[in-house]
Amino acid sequence: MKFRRSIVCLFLLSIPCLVFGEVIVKSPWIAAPPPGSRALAAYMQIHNENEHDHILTSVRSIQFEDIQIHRSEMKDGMMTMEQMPSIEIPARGMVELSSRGLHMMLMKPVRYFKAGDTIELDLIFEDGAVQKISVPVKKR
Ligand SMILES: [Cu+2]
Repeated sequence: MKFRRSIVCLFLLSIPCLVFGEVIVKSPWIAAPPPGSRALAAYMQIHNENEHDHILTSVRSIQFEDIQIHRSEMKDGMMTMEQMPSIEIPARGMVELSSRGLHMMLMKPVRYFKAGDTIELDLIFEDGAVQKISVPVKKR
């Protein structure tokens, strides 16, 4: 899934320039929740082919009331989850969202989702760019 973005950047003399680059989401998937669960986790790779860092500031979906960015961590032998304000994707770099680290937590779904369903997410970046992705729900 590719999309074009434009960024206005200011050089020393405050001359605006337009830079085109790409942020590409690869292999997105959402783990099918156990029955009765009100939270789903989304995993993917976010590649930044731009010369600038980008920051994923929020995620939205009409299918969920609330979506947060979380980080799983092993603490004293227990898996804990911490809410993160954003995800930085370094220039020419990649961030992997996985069950062992960063992920998106999709909460309060409008209906029950199961393997085979598709969920629409809007990824919102620091410059206001929005990337729409369709994510399959799969068995873990
Ligand atoms: Cu979580």
